[in-house]
Amino acid sequence: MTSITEKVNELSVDLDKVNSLGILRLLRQCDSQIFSGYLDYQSIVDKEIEEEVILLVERIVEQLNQGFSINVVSTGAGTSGRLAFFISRSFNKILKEKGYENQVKFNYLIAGGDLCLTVGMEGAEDNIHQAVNDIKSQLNQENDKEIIVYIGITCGFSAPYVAAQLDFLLNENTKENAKKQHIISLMGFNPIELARKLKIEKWEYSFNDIVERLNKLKHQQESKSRNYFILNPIFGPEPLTGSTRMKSGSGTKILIELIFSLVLNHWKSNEFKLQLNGDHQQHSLKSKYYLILKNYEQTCRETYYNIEPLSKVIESVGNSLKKRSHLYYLAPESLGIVGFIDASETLPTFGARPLDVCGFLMNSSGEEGWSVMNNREGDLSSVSDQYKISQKDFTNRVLPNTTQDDTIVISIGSIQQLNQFKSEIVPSLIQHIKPNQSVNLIYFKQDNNDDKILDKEITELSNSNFTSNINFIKIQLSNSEIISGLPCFYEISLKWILNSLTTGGFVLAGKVYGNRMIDLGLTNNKLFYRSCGIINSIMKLNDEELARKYLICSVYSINSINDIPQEILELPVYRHIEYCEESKIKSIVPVALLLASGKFSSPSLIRDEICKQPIIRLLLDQHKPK
Ligand code: S6P
Repeated sequence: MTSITEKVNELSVDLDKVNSLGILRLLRQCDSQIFSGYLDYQSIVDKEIEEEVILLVERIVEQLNQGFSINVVSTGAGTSGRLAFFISRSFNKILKEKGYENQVKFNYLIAGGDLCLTVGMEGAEDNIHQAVNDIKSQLNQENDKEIIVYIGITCGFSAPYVAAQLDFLLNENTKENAKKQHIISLMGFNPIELARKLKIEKWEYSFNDIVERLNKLKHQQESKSRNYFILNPIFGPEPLTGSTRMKSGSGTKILIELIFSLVLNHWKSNEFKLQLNGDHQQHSLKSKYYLILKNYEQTCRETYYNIEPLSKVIESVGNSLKKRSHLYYLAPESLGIVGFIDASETLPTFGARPLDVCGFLMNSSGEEGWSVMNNREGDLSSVSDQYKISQKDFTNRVLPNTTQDDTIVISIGSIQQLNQFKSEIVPSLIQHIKPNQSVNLIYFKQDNNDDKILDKEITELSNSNFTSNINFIKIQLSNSEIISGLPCFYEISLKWILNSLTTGGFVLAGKVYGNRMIDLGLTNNKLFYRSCGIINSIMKLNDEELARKYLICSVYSINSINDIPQEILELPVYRHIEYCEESKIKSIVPVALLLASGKFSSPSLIRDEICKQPIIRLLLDQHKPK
């Protein structure tokens, strides 16, 4: 049975048939399932999940109160690892400000290391060896009073990277001479029974085996002193099938911020006050749980109140991508990080070229580029242009070379950031942007006095001659911060917006068929099988094995499924992936799809055709079975 995160969402099957406004309306409906739930599965607002979260919160606080210090290790592959980084960075900041960094620290692990923070490289997800080394690096054997609170994030309940770490930690906890007990939790958005059952290559277990083991341990312990947790609200299938960066990514952010805001608030309520809209007299953890969710849900609704102006930006992104031009993001602090998390995901999802969508960070408090990131491996800008993420790179390298077909999206969330935009960015924009170029300033605001000044300043700026090219988009939200210093609501709102720009833009550029990706990278085991599923369903083959053969023909440039040598047919999946990586072959799924149409005699002919018509959707429309 297909897992929920890999299923087609009925609501968005016409994603490629509607205009930019329609795309936003479909995304709005799909995102609302984060809160309203999907079919009769347990949602984030149901008792099962609420109780599991509250037990976890209470367990962590109890350990803190008993004098343990905790190392919260959030970990995952791809978007899940990036969000682990993002959230750890935010919480460390506020803990440091309040002087609690010795009692609670946050660490992140991402498959493939920091190189994957800004660039999508999906292969690392299957690396068991790396996974174990990474988690070992987090154990503090010297200190019996430091425990790990492990948050293994795998939206699809499938990443070998997380499975291997869970296995390692479960072994640590169940060792006969274990000196301490780590708190181990798994986060993902499928029912347990839909965890991936395929045996993980080069390993002895499937993901499902590990979940079952965790689940068994969970049920063996008294709930109050339990060390094992499974956090799996169902958010429903993704609007773009399998694209877990979207709803599942948003859900990950919401759930982790919810858990640790409650932890900090429950532990030191005077230091970490909740800044929520709603009834502040409510004191139970349960009422706070629902109040936080209510604030996120409201943010989701308020974000989508702006679909009219945002639809224009999607159109312009679609045009930029069709013309093989670019989409550039620039923003300060965490809003900037939201930008390049979104940008990085366009490679594996849409087969984008590395610099099609790029994110940049505005300077902040005298820091620039990678110093703002606070990542473990430091400045990576010398690796390649993809890693040049500073404001200076944007103003000195990107802007002078920008063309009128490039779309620029700048986001800010305070009056200080507006002033910085005016003094440091506007002069370069005036010098370099072209007439009719799409330059957009998204600004977040609340309805308070400070923000009234922001509104006034923006109106003045938008009336000036210099900025007549800039399109100002106001996103008015009821709330910005969950705890002072954590602008979670602005961040998630921007995530929803940017996800819609890239998904919508690539849909308009012909990279999506129905609501399925058709030019994804073949870089890991999950994506290999997803590709087979896509070929099977779009070409109506009704035969998964046949779809696999077309995929193999595309990978090795073999003309017919009958010509595939037996030794290639029998290769394990990881060997096909290695081959794709070494040969740097492109358009693998599009070629397989068109080969399956029976209308082309060879992959090389199809590649010629794709050079003439790079909009795969149009090619497919001509050649797909009726
Ligand atoms: C998904 C994104 C991928 C996933 C990664 C981990 O849109 O492109 O990078 O995040 O494959 O998936 P999961 O299910 O383990 O969180």
